[in-house]
Amino acid sequence: MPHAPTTPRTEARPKTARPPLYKVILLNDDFTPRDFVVTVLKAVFRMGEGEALGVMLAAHQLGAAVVAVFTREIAEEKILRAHEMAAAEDHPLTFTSEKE
Ligand code: TYC
Repeated sequence: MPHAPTTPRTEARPKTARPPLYKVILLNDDFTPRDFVVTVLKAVFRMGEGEALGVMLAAHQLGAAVVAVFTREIAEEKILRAHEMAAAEDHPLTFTSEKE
């Protein structure tokens, strides 16, 4: 009797646990000063001046821009910090996150 196909006991490519990742997205608005957006991107997302300027301008021109990708916990923490900075200066600056 033919024997059933077997599966190897060890995987050639063992699965590594990878947490789901979330994009943090910067939304444009008509009120937050450009300089303030750059300041927040540098402070919270550890961007350099040039990268922060580029992301701010992309959101300004296109309506939204991806800032970076994090685990859910880190994404939420960074969005909270950014929103706290904005609220302290009465700016409506908004970030959202989206599962990749
Ligand atoms: N649109 C704002 C202005 O003209 C600047 C801005 C850019 C605000 C990007 C938010 O995500 C943003 N002052």
